[in-house]
Amino acid sequence: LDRPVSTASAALTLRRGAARVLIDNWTGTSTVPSRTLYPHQWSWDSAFIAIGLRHLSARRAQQELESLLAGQWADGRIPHIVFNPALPHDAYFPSPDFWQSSRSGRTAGAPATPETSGIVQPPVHALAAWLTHQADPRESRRRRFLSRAYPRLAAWHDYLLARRDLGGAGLAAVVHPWEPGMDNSPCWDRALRRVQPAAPEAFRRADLNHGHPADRPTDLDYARYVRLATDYREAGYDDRALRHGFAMEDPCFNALLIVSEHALAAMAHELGVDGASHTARAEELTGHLMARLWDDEAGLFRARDLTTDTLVDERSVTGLVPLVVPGLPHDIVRRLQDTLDGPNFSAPATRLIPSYDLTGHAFDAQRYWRGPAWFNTAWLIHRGLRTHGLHPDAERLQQGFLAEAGRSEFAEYVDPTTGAARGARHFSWTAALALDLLC
Ligand code: 9YW
Repeated sequence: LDRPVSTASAALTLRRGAARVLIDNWTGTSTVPSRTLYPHQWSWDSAFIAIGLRHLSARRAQQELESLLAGQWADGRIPHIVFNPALPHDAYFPSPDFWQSSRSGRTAGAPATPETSGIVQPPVHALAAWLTHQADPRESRRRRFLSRAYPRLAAWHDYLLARRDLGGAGLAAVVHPWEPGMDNSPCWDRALRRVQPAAPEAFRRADLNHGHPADRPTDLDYARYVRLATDYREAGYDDRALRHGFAMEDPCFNALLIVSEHALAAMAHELGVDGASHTARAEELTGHLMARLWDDEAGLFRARDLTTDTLVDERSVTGLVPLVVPGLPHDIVRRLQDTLDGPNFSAPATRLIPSYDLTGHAFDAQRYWRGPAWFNTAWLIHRGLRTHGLHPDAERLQQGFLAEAGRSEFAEYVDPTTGAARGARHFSWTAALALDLLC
């Protein structure tokens, strides 16, 4: 797969390889992100997976999203993990024994089954549902896919804006570093220093059975993740009962909420109901995103730490993902394009986008969200470049994406400066999004 993917036979090989990953990782009702490292169902993974799966089987893509929605809580939250009851509890940490959703989450509306985590991930689901519908509208209508999914997705967004607007300024906040989906990003370092780590004997990691320690978060990171999740659980996962020890307005999270509100408007239109409130909400959120998180001097969006009410002084890919928002003003689009092409994020060897500033003090080319290039963020930025008519840039990114996805055997992430594969291989969203770019 070292040949340019522009040749028809290389594209066919890549397409077949990607389809094979998705078939192998399908459990019968949903897709695991990785057979080894992540053996349950993850929230934003399933959304990205559906976006690729729809090209193989629109019905399977619908089921992917439906099985995730089966884990939705009565308060509207979509949990970040839906556990497979057939697996032993030590298959992944934190396990259902840790989250105890069906017991500790009762007041907040956790279902009796399935067991789930109690935190969330970025809301890319409505976009995924809309794209899945569009792949085969007839099959979608026959299964009443949208009429079943739409009210649940609307309730999910309502949860985020009613219960998670912790800054009171109209954006949704994340309350754990697992929630923005970029666990150990340097963006969270300073805030995490305020968190008392859990005792080492309070937990046992399972990720190191499959992942290399140099590619993964550290034990100290985990001790703090465990502390925050334990506090949330002890408060019954009630956002009104707990003063969260970690609260951030994350650019990627809110940008995806905006894009997904636009998708809800499209769904409402298709279903013959009034979707004006979704469009209005998307526009309001776009205004808040710019007012609260845009840093004109740096030329990218920043996370806001709600404990100190300050912008986090780190450059991360999360600050570039808002390019995917359709209503962004032209001058912000141009600044983001410059930042993508500049010394902090341009990696000519792979043409991919590092998760963190290449020149930053905390850059680490192989450790998870502290430098490696990920394929989901590349796909989102690719979509953003196309949305704003920046087609040559989009084409370049697409070529880099496909070449590195193939070369790395659909790795979870790669070293942006060399393309060396890191993390899991045969990773589902890498395969799914490659498939989407090929179709
Ligand atoms: C973990 C499953 C998840 C992704 C996240 C990623 C990682 C879980 O894996 O978190 O064990 O740390 O950071 O974005 O959804 O692929």
